[in-house]
Formats: sequence, C-alpha cells, structure tokens
Amino acid sequence: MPSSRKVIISCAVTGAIHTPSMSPHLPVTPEEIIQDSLDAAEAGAAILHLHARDPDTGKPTQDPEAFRKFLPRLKQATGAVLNLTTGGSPHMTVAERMRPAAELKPEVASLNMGSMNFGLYPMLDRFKAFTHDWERQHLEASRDLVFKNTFADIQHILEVGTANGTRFEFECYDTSHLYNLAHFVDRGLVQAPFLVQTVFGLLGGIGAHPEDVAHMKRTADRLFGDAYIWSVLGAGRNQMNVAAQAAAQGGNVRVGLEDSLWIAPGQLAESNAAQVTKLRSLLEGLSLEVATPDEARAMLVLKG
Ligand code: KMH
Ligand code: ZN
Repeated sequence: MPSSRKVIISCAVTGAIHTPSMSPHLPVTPEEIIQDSLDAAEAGAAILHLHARDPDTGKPTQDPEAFRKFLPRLKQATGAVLNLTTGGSPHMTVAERMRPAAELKPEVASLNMGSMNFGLYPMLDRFKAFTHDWERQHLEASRDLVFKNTFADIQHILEVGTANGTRFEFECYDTSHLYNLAHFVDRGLVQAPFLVQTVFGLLGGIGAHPEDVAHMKRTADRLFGDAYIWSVLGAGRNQMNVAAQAAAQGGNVRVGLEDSLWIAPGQLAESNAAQVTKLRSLLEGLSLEVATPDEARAMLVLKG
C-alpha cells in the first residue's frame, strides 16, 4: 500500500441493510438522499457510495429510474465522486443488482468479492417495531440467505464496468475475498491502483478485532504490495474504532448510515454528515489531512 498521502473519506449514505423504522434519520426519499449526500460531501466525504430506495416504503430498489431521481442533482451540486452499488441488497439477484451501474456508468461502483452468509437477524433483538412488513421479513429471511457473488458474477460486473470506464470499490469481507481479488488481478482483469474496501464486523464476514484488521492489511500488503489503496468500513458499533485503527496505519475510511446508524453508544446519528464530521476530527487529531474529491480521483485514477 502506498504511504504518506491524504485520507479518502467515503460516505455510504443509505444502503440496503438498515430499514426506515430503525432510525428517523435514515435517508429514504430522493430529496433526503440528496440533502444528506451534499451535507456529507461538504463535511469532507470525497466519495459518496449510493443506493436507492422506494420513497413510500423505504425498500431498497435497483431500478435505475430511482437513481435518476437524485444523481443529476448530485452531479450538478457537488464535485464528490459518485459510487453506485452493485451489491444492492443481498436479497436481490445479481442481474438486478448491476442495472444502475451498467446503465448509468458511474466513476466508481462497488464490487463484492465473494459469496457469504449475511446475518441481519440479530438486529431483531434491538429493533422490534416496524412500520412496513418488508422490514421484519428482510431481517428474518437473512437466517437462510446467501449473498451470492460467484466468480462468474464478479467477472461479469468487472467486464461491464471496465468497458464503461467505471473503476471499483472492491468490498472484501474476509480473507478469502482478498484472494479472489488477487485471482482477478493475476488474470489481468483489475488494474492498479485499485481501492480495496475491507469490511469488518458483519455477521458472516470477518470480525472487528484489531487482530482482524491487522490480518486483512497484512494479507492485502502481501498480495498486492503498492498496487492497492486500502480503506476500511466497520459495521455498527465497530465503525469508529476500526476507522481509528486503519487511519493510524495509513488507511482510508468509509462511514455513513449504510454501515452504522450510530454516532456513539446508544445514540443515533442525526445525519451522515455527523459521522463524517466525527471521523474528520479523529483524522485531524492524528494530524492527517483529508483528500478532496479531485485528490481522490488522482489517487484512484478515475475517469472524472
Ligand atoms: N453494506 C455494506 C457492508 C454494496 O453496496 O455493494 C456493503 C456494501 C455492498 O456496500
Ligand atoms: Zn452499499
């Protein structure tokens, strides 16, 4: 991993994991997604990782029309790098998941680097009242859910995105996903420098212990050397401590309400910008500078 550079903050604004009844601050409508995204960018996020939701129910959707309701405004009002999900929701098919990135040809798209269990059902212990039926079902169904990302799926998304000039946020939830990425690098389907988003603390993936963070970094360093840009995402209560561990070792950081609804133990974050601001002070406390969107573009060699 290259050293001594500015820190890229990504903000994952709404995602497909949390549901509207869990937090009144989760952006759902296009207007809410726009406002939260612009505020997060203003607070220091260079990259906005975006999903869309049905404005009436908050249910995740990969209909490109839903993305078209907020993307033009974001393009016009912020210079931030726009990163569209190809993960969608783990309940969706891969064909459905990749539609927005295939049609809208973003600078960056996420790419999930392996199949895994994706356990959302423990959230049923904390959240008990749901406005919409889909919310409880979405959590219950995760007891028997495989988030499917086969080699064929990954190759297909890689090829379609690369043909469009889209670069990737390679989401790696466990050590094997780093090896899967190394396989595609070896086959010449991924070019340096590439962004590796190591994900910690999801049920079904690696934990969020400092040893887990160290192990993922060590493995990525060994497999990729200077060819990769390292970023971390800690899920839920792990968000800021994983951020601090990685930042202290030259990593970049993703925050946002997709990954955690919280700003402190037991306290809901009132906005995405609140998490970006908290992260920013943590970084500045470590005498680290935050990358602008154009600096992030240069580091990641994006099409702009
Ligand atoms: N929800 C995150 C843990 C994607 O959009 O491709 C993973 C994610 C998946 O961001
Ligand atoms: Zn996502």
